[in-house]
Amino acid sequence: MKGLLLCLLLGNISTLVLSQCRGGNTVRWRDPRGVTHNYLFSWENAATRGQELEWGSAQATCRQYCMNLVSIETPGENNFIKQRIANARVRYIWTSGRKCNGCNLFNGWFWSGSGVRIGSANNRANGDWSHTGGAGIPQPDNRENTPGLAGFRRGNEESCLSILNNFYGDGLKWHDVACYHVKPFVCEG
Ligand SMILES: [Ca+2]
Repeated sequence: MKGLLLCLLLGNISTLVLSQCRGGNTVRWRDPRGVTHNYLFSWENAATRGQELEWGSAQATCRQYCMNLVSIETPGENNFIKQRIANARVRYIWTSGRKCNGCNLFNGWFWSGSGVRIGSANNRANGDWSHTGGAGIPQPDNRENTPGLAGFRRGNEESCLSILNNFYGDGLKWHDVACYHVKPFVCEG
């Protein structure tokens, strides 16, 4: 009986791996290229509703569902995510966007979920960065780690990409934020 059980287990190893993913309330969306994406919005999923987590904990939670924090690669996907945030009146979310400083390969922003670079933040056409923030200057501004800027707190590099919902009267826009802040989150997988 034990041997049979072992055979069944080995024969179903792929099922076992899959079954290690937590099941959640996911949403499907098809982009204009015909690619289907699956998302988990933390406020729409019973187990994560009401949770606000630091960036690292949010990513770890997405991994439990075999997903990563969301990577936004088209204007259509950006609009879909922002509409969902607006509909639920969520104040802000974490995405998978990260800043790579002093990395071997490059300096700059990229989607850690997909490995795709975001492009120079100096070019406003790259992404959906806000024109303003806590210091009244365009994002990304690394405000918490820039002496002289309002809200400066030494050592808190703003290395994570959040979508804020009209926090500075700027609509739903991308902001660089220090990763220790706690927020709801969107997973993609
Ligand atoms: Ca900022």
